[in-house]
Amino acid sequence: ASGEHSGQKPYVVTTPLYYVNAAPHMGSAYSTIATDVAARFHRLKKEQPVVFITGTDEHGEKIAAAAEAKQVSPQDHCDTVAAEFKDLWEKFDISTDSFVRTTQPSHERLVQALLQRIYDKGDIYKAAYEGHYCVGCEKYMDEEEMGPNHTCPTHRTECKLRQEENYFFKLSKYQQQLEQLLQDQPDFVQPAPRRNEVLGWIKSGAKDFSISRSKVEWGIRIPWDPSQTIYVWIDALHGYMSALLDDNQDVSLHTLDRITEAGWPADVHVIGKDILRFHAVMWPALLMSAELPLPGKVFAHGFLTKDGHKMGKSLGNVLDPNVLVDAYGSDAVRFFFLKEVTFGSDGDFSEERFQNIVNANLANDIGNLLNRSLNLLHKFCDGEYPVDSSDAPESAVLRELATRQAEAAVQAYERWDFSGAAEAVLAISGRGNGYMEEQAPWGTLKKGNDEQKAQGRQVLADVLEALRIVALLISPITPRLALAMYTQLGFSEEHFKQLSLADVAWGGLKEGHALSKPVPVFKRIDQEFVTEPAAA
Ligand code: ME8
Repeated sequence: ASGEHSGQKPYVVTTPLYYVNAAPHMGSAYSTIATDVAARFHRLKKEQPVVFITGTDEHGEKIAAAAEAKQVSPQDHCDTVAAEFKDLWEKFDISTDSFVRTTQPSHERLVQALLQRIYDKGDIYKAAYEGHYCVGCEKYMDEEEMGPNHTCPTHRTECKLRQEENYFFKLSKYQQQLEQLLQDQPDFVQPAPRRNEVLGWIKSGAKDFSISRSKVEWGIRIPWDPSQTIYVWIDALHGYMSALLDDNQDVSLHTLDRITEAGWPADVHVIGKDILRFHAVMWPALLMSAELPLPGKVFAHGFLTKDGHKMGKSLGNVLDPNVLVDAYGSDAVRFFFLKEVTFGSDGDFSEERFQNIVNANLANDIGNLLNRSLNLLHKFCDGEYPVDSSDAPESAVLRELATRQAEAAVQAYERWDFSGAAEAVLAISGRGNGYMEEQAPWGTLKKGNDEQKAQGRQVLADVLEALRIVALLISPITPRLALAMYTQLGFSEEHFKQLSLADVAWGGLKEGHALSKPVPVFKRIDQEFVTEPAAA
């Protein structure tokens, strides 16, 4: 966990805490990559320290069943799969600050302390319950959520009728307050259509819900009644809080009040649209009851399909993120999903389109432009930057355009429009390529008079400065490519790590600065497909 923050409230951003019933799939990688981009962008802003939280959700029936199927203990099973998640995040250059596991002791203590507080307040009661349960979803399903014969539409399995005595949380008591929250904070749930969905749920009646299970062993005990375990969803949501604590920190009711000192509340919970109700209705209501601050925002992204078909283990066309990242590297995969899928909408992966887009944008538009301009710089200027970039008049074609698009990119990142940000960056490299073609500096530098030669040097200088800005602006999405570009432009890794958004301003490259010999910063993809065609 992340510890102290010298008094300043950090910017806290979270991914869902993933179930460890099976290995990570591309859906989980997508949530995590997008959250990583947001975290990296906020670090560039240098306004607040950033705490980026991810982790694993390790209790409940589904996970106990997965362990049993493998004939290992639940804890051993969780240890193995949690390690797979960590390895995958490393491959994808995920810059996590805290990885929380819901089986860690500090988490168990926090959940118990918080529920005890809600219980003492009188917001929890015991009642008999009967309903159809989907183990895959880990929830009781409403009649209208199920298909014929009580089938779960997601898992295509029968939801069995169950009866048990459970503890219930008085969600109904918070209906008004929840409505008020969505009125007062219109961007509490984003994007906007999701907010309307949530408002609809709340207005149609917030029903009390069961927060414990009488027959599930693999879970955290209800503190005042150890014969029951805490419902896995209630358990998991608190992971966002325990991620801020040191694992050996004592969590008593007293320290719960000081959770804000550890950085709570989260500024943004990034989730998939499938788990919106838990995050935008139940979680805020639990926090209201516990009298703790609410998260700033819940951003629900869309779902990925492969070749137009829904992805799911049962359908046999999951996209294995390990296969993709091993074959193509982290930048290519990150870039494709962030640029091609409007954040908040559904999106599709086709390997052919993936290869085409990555080649066109990263290898050609950006990589090749850098390669060509560096080559010319070495040929005609001894690899030294020929002028002060800041001397270019503000109206100079590339300077004007790069300044405008940089602003557009920053604004796009601010509103979580990652594809908009990528498009703005590509507009700069696109204009850079056009400018090179129009000006053809290779001709003037070779055969021109002094004035023409100076003009040719200016063209190279402008293109290279524009590429520096491209590198910085794309760094949240493709951190490796950005570092490789900065290195080629003659900067150290230390320098790169310290960059901030202020460095986006035109004028970074100085006269006499030595640039490296060109080495391709992004290798063109030229290989067979590595994924299976989707099952129809
Ligand atoms: O729901 N496309 O965990 P989970 C895009 N443990 N994103 C997808 C996706 C797809 N096809 N499939 C899954 C849980 N996701 C709970 C969360 S939080 C306190 C507890 C993403 O492993 C999406 O973000 O089933 C979804 O919300 C998340 O994976 C669910 O992962």
